[in-house]
Amino acid sequence: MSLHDLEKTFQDKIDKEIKIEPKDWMPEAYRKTNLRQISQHAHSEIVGMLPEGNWITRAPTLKRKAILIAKVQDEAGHGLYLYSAAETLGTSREQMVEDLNSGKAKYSSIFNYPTLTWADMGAVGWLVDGAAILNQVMLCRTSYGPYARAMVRICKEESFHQRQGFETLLVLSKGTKEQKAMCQDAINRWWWPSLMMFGPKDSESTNSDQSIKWKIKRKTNDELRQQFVDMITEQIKLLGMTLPDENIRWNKERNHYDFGEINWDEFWNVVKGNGPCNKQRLEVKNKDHQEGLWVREAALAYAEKKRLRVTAKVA
Ligand code: FAQ
Repeated sequence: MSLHDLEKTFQDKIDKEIKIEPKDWMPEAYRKTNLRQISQHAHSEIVGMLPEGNWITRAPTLKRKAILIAKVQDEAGHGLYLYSAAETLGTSREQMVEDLNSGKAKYSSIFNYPTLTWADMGAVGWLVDGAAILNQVMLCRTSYGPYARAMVRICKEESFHQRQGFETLLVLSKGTKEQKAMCQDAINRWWWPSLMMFGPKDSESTNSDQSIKWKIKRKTNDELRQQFVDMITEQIKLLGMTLPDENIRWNKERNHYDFGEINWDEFWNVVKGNGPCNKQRLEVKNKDHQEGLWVREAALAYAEKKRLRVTAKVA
């Protein structure tokens, strides 16, 4: 088959909603775009464990501690499904981890902000997982089979994460004057960075057009961001708190909430490695990787011992 015919068969499959599988022919750029996005997504889940992991020892009750441990463990699991999905595109997990640790690979801007108080655990769950889930529900229908299937499982866990975050804030919002203030302060600090999670505005998004044609993305960055603003602006009423944006108001012509301008300089600065916690996150990742070497070596040695035992039995 000529390249032209292969490309046509590939696009026909996408148009008919048939998933692309690892052994199918695919354009090199499709492979690369998926690899980039899935590995960045995996890195985000793994680095995303740090801001919350930071609060496990300081959770206010045993119940909250158990919930937080379970959530952070879920994020590790999400990272592993995603690394596995990315590996089907021809790059090893070791290589991807090396790219993360060296600072070559990107991960979500949001995880470069600090978690300063317990209320941040609520705000991260409600806003960060809330933003992540809107994006990920769309990705359950992405065209690359292994990515779509990983997303279905991840979304089930993510919706629990969002609800536990909202409930944490709900308790604080009904508490003492100090607890209410802590709740509002966390919302104020996490609101704008959460909006940035959806990526640059559509006019600046270099990958969106092609990714939409290939159905890797089903909605644009701005469409998802708007959906998030509409959802959160309603939900916050139940908390009796406010969003730190005086331009939020209902627009009946558009049937959506209008909102203020994002600070795009801040966004690009964080993406380029200069956010409040970028350096700290990479330092911790590298230290953990180094300190975990003996665990990886022990696991490999054990697997090898088991393999030899099975081979000996067969012989
Ligand atoms: N941060 O052309 P676009 C989570 C980069 S998971 C850093 O619009 P695209 C769970 C982008 O890579 C959160 N970089 O890009 C959790 C590209 O650079 P490149 C992660 C960003 O890919 C919760 C350039 O800008 N979710 O939170 C960001 O079409 C709580 C141009 O942008 C995913 O990864 C950003 N925010 O659209 C865990 C979902 N935005 O590589 C723990 C999958 C953009 O060309 C605790 N990813 N860039 O040099 C996606 O859906 C897409 O990749 C977008 C960006 C929508 C993020």
